[in-house]
Amino acid sequence: MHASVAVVAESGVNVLHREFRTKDGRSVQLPAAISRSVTRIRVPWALGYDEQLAAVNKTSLRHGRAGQTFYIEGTRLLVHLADGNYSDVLADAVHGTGTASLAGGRTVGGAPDALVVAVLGYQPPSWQWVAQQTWIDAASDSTFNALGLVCDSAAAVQAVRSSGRLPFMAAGNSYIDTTVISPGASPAAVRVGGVEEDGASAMPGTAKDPTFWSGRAYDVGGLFYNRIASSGNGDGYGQGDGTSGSAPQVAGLTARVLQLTRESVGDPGYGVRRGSLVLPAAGRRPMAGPLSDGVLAADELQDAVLHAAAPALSAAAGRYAIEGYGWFNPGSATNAAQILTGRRALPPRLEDDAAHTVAIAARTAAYATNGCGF
Ligand SMILES: [Ca+2]
Repeated sequence: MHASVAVVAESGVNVLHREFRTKDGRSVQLPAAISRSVTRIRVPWALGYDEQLAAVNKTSLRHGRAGQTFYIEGTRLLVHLADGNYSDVLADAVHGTGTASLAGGRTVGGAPDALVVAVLGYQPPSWQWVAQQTWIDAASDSTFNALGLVCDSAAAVQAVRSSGRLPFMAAGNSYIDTTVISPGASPAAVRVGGVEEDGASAMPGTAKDPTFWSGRAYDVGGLFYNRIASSGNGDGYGQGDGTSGSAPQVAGLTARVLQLTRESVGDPGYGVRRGSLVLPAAGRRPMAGPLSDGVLAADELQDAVLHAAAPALSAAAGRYAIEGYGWFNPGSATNAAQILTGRRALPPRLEDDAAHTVAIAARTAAYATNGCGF
């Protein structure tokens, strides 16, 4: 296991779904920082799904406490209760199962081999916890704060970024503008919008879906329509749409970028270590590229991800305002890993870079106007 990805799941999770199980059915070795404090949940995997669920329902999963972290044996899944608003890990599990599966599900996830962490809770406690867990490579959030620009939430997201990781935020769908509410407006975050399968931006008025769209300004796109693990149908699958799925997908793909990069330079670990998400083994440091100095900075990772995104087919002057750098897909992840190890040059995206700089400045100014101290 060489990568990890977290989603702020804001609902329960179908923890038994096959998407979260290890390939060999064995439990994984957890990060030392957390392994002793987790509550381990044993699952009678030999039984059928319904019998397993019935057995697990009797455990503490239904009566969790704030600050508690569960590990489901035989899976790659951790569930953390970030605040007192959630106590039942299994309840109302549609949104949480969908987002967690798109981040790290075995067949539908961006990082199919990663340790997956579902964080149940509101901001800012959810992001404050992620900021402390430096073994988490990348994290996404598909919630919003109805109170608007909240300084504490943005500060927690900033702390994740300052520690070297990228926080990914759903850009919101047609009915929510997360440019004006936390934490999606944070200048430290990478905002993820929705892209249709042909790579075109899911814009208002498209014939495919005139109702749901992601016309809000964003930095990069993930797929808008997705196959997801279902919550109430055993090991079944469902369909999800919205940027709630796009954000964990891009976070998962970013964890995959890190995994590919680590494999390339002989790094057996994951998370931030000695101030870097990737630590090349002795004699394996690339001669060129962002890792040639031996340290991967969050800005370097962001540059690789954004510049590796595929520009939408509708490319035109000024398109950044709608679709950002474009679609970050599995092929983009492979290219981004090659950029990090100096095997591929960073593609020039001068026009997008200029527009992105303006967008970040506007987000920074919005928080300053609101009295936040950064
Ligand atoms: Ca560097």
